[in-house]
This record gives sequence, structure tokens and C-alpha cells, in this order.
Amino acid sequence: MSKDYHPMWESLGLDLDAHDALLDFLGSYYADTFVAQPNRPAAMGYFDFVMSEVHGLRIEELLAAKAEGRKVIATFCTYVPEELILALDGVMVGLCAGASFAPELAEAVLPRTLCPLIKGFFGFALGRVCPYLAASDLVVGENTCDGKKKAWEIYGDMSERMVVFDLPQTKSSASRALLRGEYAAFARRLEEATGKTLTVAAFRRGAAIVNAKREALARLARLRAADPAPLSGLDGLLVNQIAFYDDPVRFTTQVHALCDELEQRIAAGVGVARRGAPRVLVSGCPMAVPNWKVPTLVERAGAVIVGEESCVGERGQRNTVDASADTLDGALDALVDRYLGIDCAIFTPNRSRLDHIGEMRAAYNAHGVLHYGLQFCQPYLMEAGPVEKALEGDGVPTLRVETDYGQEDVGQLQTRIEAFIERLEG
Ligand code: BJ8
Repeated sequence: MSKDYHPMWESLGLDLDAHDALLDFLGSYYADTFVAQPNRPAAMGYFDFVMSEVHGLRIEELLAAKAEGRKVIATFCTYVPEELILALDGVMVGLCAGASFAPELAEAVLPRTLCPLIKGFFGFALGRVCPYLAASDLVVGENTCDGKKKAWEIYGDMSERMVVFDLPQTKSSASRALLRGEYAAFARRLEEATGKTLTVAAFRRGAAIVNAKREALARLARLRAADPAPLSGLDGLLVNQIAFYDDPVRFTTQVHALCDELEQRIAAGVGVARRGAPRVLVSGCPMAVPNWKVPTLVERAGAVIVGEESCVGERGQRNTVDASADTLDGALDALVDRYLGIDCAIFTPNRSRLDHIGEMRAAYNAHGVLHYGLQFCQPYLMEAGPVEKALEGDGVPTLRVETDYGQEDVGQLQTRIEAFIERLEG
């Protein structure tokens, strides 16, 4: 940290002792996991800096934005349209949920048999260690899986800042109409909160910023197809995680700077792994900061992760919004067109996700797929079997992993992952 932020954290009502302990843990975990990697691109220095200031400078920036009258909108799902938030001069941030914190507080209000992501959010919230939540004006939830639906009811009773919108579970024309109505209502709610009015020009401005961010991430994803891989999977994941926290315009510039460097590496044949190293595509549940357990095991075992079919990855970021609408009705249609393309496992049927996994595997030259499921996440764990069956049927080695945020299963996971990578080598 570049300075002492304790007064700021105190003003946000954080539990200072618990928060200090969290940052101590995060700092050393980050150094061991990321900084210790060999042969990293120099441009990753920016992302290291962002992580070192993720509870410091970035929060200071959010508070400065609030002082200027902007609203901070905290979100939990890639279905929340950042385009609308930016159009109404808001700032969108993700919520802390990637680690188990104060599980006893979370489990006092939630069942133990719930996915770690939701329990993680409650632990950070009830333990008062998430400055993003503390700095937010609205918390946006969405009715996706059953766990989240019920979690928002419980959190809604604790916080007046909660806004929930509904999501369809099929991709029919009726579903389009439902999502369109929900986005229209969300826009009105944002107008109320910000005191601003949504206009076509503002929509175009917001869409242009988000499209540029997604195009930069798509460029980065394409470069990871090279052999030797120019970037580790851990660093690729990290960039996608930071996409939820950083200022989008600055982030886009820095992703392009990283891509420029990766292009030079590719031209020079420089990589983070040897040419011909086993290449793995990860597919499944989102991995929020600091959920780095499985990618670390994969890359320490000698493989390189070349893509993430995940909401913290390509599923969440691919496709842009058509920003050419000249009416607000057209703008809403364009948003629905783009967002209904996200292949979340809460949808049925969800064949397009399987197709996308196959497309990514081919595009990034992956030798195998690791399906990542968080414990008790019914939608993704239920899809894991059919995904594995289809991929193995096509001759693609596939490993199904089900885990949580704890370290107890690391030994067992390591054994399975090493055996999988041996299979890929073969
Ligand atoms: S669009 S994947 S971000 S809902 S891991 S909470 S599904 S039980 S996170 Fe998601 Fe939006 Fe879908 Fe993407 Fe439930 Fe599963 Fe937990 Fe999950």
C-alpha cells in the first residue's frame, strides 16, 4: 500500500483488525502465487499494482467519485449491464466473495450446504471486511440460481441498498421480453439513484466504454493461443478478475499495453511455459479474487491454462453491444441481444455453452478441459457430467473437479491434476 488507509477504512465501518489480518494473508498469498512466477511480462506490473491497492487507492477513487455525486453500484453477476451504469454516470464494482471469511457468521444465516461464493459474500459482508460493499450506494442481485435468489431475500432484509432483478431461465421470445422489462426497470432504478436521465447519447457512451474493455480482453484471449504460451493462466485469470474492479478506461489501456508486449513475445518465441507444454482450458464456475487454488495447482504441475470458459473470463466478457441504437427502445434491445448470449448454467437447455467450450478448446489449442465446479453449485455440477461426456466422446481429455475455498483437499486435487496432465502429455 502506498499509504496508511486505516482512517478511510474506519470511516467505512470496516472491522480494522479483521481487515488487517485479511490484507496480510492476501499480500503473502499474492506474492507466492503471482510475483513468484518466472518470466512474467513486464506489463503485469500494472496489475500487480492494482492488486496491491485493491482495498486502498481504488477505494479512495470510489469515494472521490461519490464526493463528485457519482453512485457506486456493487454487483455479483455478469448479467448486470455495466453499459447502463456508466450511461448514468455510475461506477460499477464487483463484490468480495472469492474466499471463505468469517464462515461462522455466514453460516448463522445460511445453510452450511451452500456454494462458497454466496457464503463468501455473506462472510465478507457480516465480517465487515469488504470496502466495495461498504462504499456502495446500491447492491445489485439477480435471480439466477436458487442459492442467490434466496440469499438476496436474506440480504435484502439486512440492507436497504439491495436491488434485485429477475432473469429468465430459457432463451425464448418470452424470456427476451422478461429480461428487457427487467433492464428497463433497472434503468429507472438507476435514474432514481443517480438523479440523471438515460439518453441515447449516454447509452452509446457507456456501451462504447464497455465494448472497448471487452475488445481488449478478446485481444488478450486470442494471444493466449500461441505456443509457447506468452502469459500464464494465473495472470490471464487475474486480468479478468481485475476487470470487475478497475476503472474501465484505464484498464482497457493497460490490457492493450499487455497485449502489445505479448505480441512481441510471440514474435520472439518467448513464453511462460516450454513449447509443447500441456495446455488446459478451464470451464465452469466463476473464480473471484482470491480464488486461485486450482489454477495454481495446474500450472505448478507443468501445464499452462490457455483460457477460462467462465463468467470471470470469456463467457462473461465475449460479445459486444451494438451501440448504434438511435432510440432507447433500440438500446434495450441491443442490451438484451448481447446479454442473453451469456451461457450461464442456470439456463435450460444450455447447448450453446457446450458449443462454446468446444470453440474455445479449438481456438486456443487446448489439449484438455478441466471442469471447475464449486461445491453445492447445482447448475454447474449438473452440467459437468454432460460436458465431460460430450468432450471425452470427441476425444478431448476432461477432468471434473469439485471443490470449495478451503485448503483441505489440495493434496488430493494435486494428485488428480498431475495424473490428468500426464494423460495430456501422453
Ligand atoms: S451469469 S455463472 S455470474 S449466475 S457458483 S452463485 S451459479 S451456486 S455465480 Fe454466476 Fe451470473 Fe451465472 Fe455468471 Fe449459484 Fe453456482 Fe454459486 Fe454461482
